[in-house]
Amino acid sequence: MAEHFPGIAKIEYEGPGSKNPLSFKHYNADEVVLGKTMEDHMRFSVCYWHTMQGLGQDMFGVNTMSRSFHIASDPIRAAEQTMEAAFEFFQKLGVKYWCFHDRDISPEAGSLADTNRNLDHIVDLADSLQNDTGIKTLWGTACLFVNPRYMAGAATNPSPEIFAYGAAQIKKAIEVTHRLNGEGYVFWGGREGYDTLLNTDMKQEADQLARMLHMAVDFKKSIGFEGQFYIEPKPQEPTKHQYDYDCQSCHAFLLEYGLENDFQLNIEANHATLSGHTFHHELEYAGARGLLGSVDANRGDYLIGWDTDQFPTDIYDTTMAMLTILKYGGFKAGGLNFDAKLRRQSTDLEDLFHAHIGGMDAFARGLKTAAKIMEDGVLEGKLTERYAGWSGDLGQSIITGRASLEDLEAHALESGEPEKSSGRQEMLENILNEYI
Ligand code: XUL
Ligand code: CO
Repeated sequence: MAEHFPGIAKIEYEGPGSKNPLSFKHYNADEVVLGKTMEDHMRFSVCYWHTMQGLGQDMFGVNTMSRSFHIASDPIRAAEQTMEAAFEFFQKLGVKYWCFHDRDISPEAGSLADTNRNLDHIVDLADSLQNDTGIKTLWGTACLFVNPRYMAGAATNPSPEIFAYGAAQIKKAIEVTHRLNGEGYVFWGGREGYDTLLNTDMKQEADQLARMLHMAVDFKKSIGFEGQFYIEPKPQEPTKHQYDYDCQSCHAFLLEYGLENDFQLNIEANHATLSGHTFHHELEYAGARGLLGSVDANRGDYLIGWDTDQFPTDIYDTTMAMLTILKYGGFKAGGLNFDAKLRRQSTDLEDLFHAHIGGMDAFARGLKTAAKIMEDGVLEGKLTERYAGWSGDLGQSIITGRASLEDLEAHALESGEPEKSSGRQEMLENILNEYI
């Protein structure tokens, strides 16, 4: 097999003192933190769409990058070479997982049957590369947003013909994810939303989306696929408004349609900020409801209002994220998938390594810092203290439903003005800074 990343050897852990940019300074796969190796905590994954297929195009300009594994004139040959290059990259980087859309790995042909044949062919190759290397599929998904047929959505399309085509594509994508022993399957509703309410029946579209997801659950069960299903919230882009706006709206949707036991959430950092929340907020919301499934690890730019999909480098963010992930017991089927792309001027193959090394080191520092904070219990103690009243008589009578409004009125009349206590925000921020 030809080497696609020549001159780059396996990336090793060299520790914080190392000046070698092609080494890990903090991510040490086998190092045990809180009773588990770093590798098992993080379950890092590389995404195929940005890392193997992204070439730096933006809405004002064409590709700035070119890759030798794309150039074969036969599209199937190019897809094979890209798959081989992908596994070389995963191995050299030392990640155990990858994620893909059906159409990233294999090109669309003239008919659905031919497209499926192409996909099966490439999935055979991926399957054998997985067997050779021990690298696994974190999750698969269907691309239901690039082809013009999906301009008005797939599940939420006004046409049942397009709904049916989308259903066929989802069925096939679940099948191939199952064949690759994928640990999960993601639904990201890129165009499941609207651009104007003048042409949109929101309730009809929500019913359709729920129907599609119910059919997917039925199908998953019928073929014995045990991977975790996830919805990936995002508020807008490409549509003006997406139905899977944020974790809380996804949760309401799942409850409304009786899907709450079959789905968790795949939380993307940049999608969180686009919805007006922090990444930490979205993780905390999901974690508290048992919905924290997997993470698309990236970041946005606070000065830019779109999905810049940058590699995560902010240690505050990764620390807060890991605090919440650890608090809710860590990943089961999910992991940290780098849904992140190189900047348009980072044109070299080597830049792919720098980008992923930076993301892995940033999360490794986040993990170690969060673990230390948890071991010392410095934040936890403060939280228990703040809510201590709820373990007392009054708190318990309220929370267990024993007290009525009349009871509480009687209590307030008798007790007079209640004491207030400081939230100690600045002190807590100072404590956090001591650990970072
Ligand atoms: C788009 C996005 C997708 C999903 C998978 O913003 O995040 O790539 O992760 O469809
Ligand atoms: Co994503």
